[in-house]
Amino acid sequence: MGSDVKQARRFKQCVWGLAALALSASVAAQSADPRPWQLNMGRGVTATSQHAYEAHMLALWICVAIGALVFGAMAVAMFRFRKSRGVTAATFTHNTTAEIIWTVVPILILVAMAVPATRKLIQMYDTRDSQMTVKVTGAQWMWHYEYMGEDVTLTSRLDRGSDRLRQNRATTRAELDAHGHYLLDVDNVLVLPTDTKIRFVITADDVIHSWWVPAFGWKQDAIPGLVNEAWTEILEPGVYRGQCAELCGKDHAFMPIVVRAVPPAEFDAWLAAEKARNAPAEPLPAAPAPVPAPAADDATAQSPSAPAAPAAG
Ligand SMILES: [Cu+2]
Repeated sequence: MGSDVKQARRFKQCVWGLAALALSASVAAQSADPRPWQLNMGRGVTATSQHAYEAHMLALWICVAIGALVFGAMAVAMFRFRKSRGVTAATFTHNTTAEIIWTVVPILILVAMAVPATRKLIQMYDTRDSQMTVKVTGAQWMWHYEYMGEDVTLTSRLDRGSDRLRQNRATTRAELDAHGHYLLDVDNVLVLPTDTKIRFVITADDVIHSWWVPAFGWKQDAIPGLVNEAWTEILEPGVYRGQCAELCGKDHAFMPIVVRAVPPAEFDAWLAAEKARNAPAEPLPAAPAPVPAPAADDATAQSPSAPAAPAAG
């Protein structure tokens, strides 16, 4: 009997553990937002961001090793060769071997760091062989998106909830916390497919903006009269948030970016639905010349014709 209870308890713990694991995994898959008190940079969700993370970690560990070596050597020197132990200072001023070593070793370290970093940087700017193009236009203070060649455009602004809270002087901290993504939500999110090389062409309508989603690992200036390029390939579905990263006027802080990355099949369905929604209304068939209808056909003659659809746009 006792062992039955123990077994049941263990099973319950197991189920709870698995549920917690599944929850944390799904949360991790849904967003790459920074966590409070996060110290290191995030890995992001694209190859570019992961390359940046690897380059950063390589540099970090090299710095840690150099720091440990230099401060360790200083500590040993100060402790073992201190005056109170009767040690007298050496009188030499030059040591050619030491000077060659401390010049050559840092050069080797820098080259070892620069080679992979340069390779990754070149890859980051290579927009060839992209599978689709999105035009991003910054404007005070919103983003316009155009899926090139698809006739689908959208305008993305700060969500109404955030806007109401920010304009109201009586807003409380609790109300801001209850929002969840205060100042980081938009009305129309940019939907993108995962596992697809997406090229961005980025420009602006009025002043300089900068399109930045940290989880993608890059940002690109949006400059009026210039077209900048970037690309991304999102590896995990989820919602990724960003902001304009160029001081662009009084509402610079209120033009966030939200990208919803979905599997390609889901994206195709979304795009088809958007296309249908944006498509200009079918022209109505020309009305037949009014012919006096015989009395028996009155019912059909009176059937309502399709209402004129509103003009697109
Ligand atoms: Cu801006």
